[in-house]
Amino acid sequence: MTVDLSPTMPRYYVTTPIYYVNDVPHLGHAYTTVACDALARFMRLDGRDVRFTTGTDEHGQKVAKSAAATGLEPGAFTDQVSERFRSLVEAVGAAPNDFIRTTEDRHYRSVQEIWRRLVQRDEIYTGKYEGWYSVRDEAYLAESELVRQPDGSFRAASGAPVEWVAESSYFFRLSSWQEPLLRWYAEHPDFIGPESRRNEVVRFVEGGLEDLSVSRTSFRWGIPVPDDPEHVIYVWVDALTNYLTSAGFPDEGSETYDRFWPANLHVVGKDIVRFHAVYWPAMLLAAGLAPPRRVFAHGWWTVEGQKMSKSVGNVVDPFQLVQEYGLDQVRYFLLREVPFGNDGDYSRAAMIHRANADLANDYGNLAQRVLTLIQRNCGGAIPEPGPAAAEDDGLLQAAARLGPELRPLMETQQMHAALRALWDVIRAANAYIDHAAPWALARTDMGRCQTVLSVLLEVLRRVAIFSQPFVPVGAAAILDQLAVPADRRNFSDADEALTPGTPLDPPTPVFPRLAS
Ligand code: ME8
Repeated sequence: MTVDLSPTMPRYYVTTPIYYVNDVPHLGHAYTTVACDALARFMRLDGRDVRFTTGTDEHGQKVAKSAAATGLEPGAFTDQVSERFRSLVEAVGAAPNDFIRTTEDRHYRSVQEIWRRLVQRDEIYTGKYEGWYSVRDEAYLAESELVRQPDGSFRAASGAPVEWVAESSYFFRLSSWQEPLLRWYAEHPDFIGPESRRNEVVRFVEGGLEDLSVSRTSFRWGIPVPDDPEHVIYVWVDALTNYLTSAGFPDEGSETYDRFWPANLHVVGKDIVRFHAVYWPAMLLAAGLAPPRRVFAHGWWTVEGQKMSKSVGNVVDPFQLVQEYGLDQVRYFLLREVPFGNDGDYSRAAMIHRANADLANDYGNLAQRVLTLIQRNCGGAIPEPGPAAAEDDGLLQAAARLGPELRPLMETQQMHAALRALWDVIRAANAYIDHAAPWALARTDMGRCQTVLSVLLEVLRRVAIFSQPFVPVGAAAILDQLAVPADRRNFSDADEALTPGTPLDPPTPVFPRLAS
């Protein structure tokens, strides 16, 4: 794909889906949030004007049902569960600019405004919906999409039960957007990633689109249709609009809206691609608003080879995970274990292996070895380097290429590849230290020993700067130990070498080994 790295486009608006509050957060939610946070942190450190948002999807039949099951009013119930999602953000070390709840006033205003615009443009008409609905997916389904069960009943392809619905409803003229959407995909080849999802979406739209029911009358938990409060707006129309609300819609003249809409990137799971890559751009185009630049759908996590489900009892609690293995360890595992876009499997063994092999052995040991040698051989201060040998230059240059290498990878959401590039340098530094053996040089050639250690400090500094988006806690600890000031850790500071003579504190290990 073409990558726009032009300095005239410095802003970057990235979103997670807003999560349903029917249940507490699990590993899947943590995954999307961590991925978006790594992207947002990367772009911030790279000098972009970043807006990163997440939040909770609180209306609709599914949430209303869950509330009823607890005996709480929907409002009290959603307050409670939404708070758990807010805590998740913190637990995984994410730093969004906004946490949006669909029950907020600003969002009512925004959703009702987009509705009015669709009405004004004759994109909405009244009718009656008669067909299948999956409450778990909050989706209308055509008969052809259902899967017959051994007992003769039907289910959605996701495995969710379906029910027959017959109620009066407003419809959005989605069918008339088939051709414009196909044109949009053709003219914006980067609109959907990865490629496999793009093909899937194009095939779906080529197959024809039916008008979409966009209101419900059989329950009340939602945003009322303007001037027709018997209807609540379909929860997906409500939820998708969060991305606009958070950017300041409907105040289109506002600074935030001008700066951030259209969004650069909606990151979603592959389960909700259709909503984001078909319904959402169609709605926006129909309302006279710009679609987002890109929708990227990541894959699905299973747990020890099995689908994560409450009935199996294998739902992974991200709070517990962070507590047990550490924040950096969980983030690193999620981002490194599978190429972003592919499915992955979580297992305790894989988690521990990643944390120990890559973080403790490769990265943590490198830092600890280098900093200990500085204490032992350089009087605890950054040494003055002598003339560089060829092998020094090779390593220094590999580290100096990190910025240009990582940028296009992060622009295309290839976090796993960015981490691989970082670890190539870490491993090269470990090979270099083994080969150069500065501990032996300390006895034979102090000048060369100082040069080798100074090269290693520089490489460590660059690696620490570029690893901040992924392992923020450990990276900050290493930068502290290198005495890099907190305000000199942006990518634009990466060329600023350490100052010889600066005293360094004795090191403390950064990525502990986990017991298996
Ligand atoms: O769909 N593996 O909310 P939701 C990977 N409210 N990611 C997973 C996952 C798994 N096993 N399980 C969940 C909704 N996710 C709507 C979204 S947006 C306008 C409205 C992640 O609570 C993944 O990102 O069901 C998925 O898309 C999202 O959680 C679904 O969260």
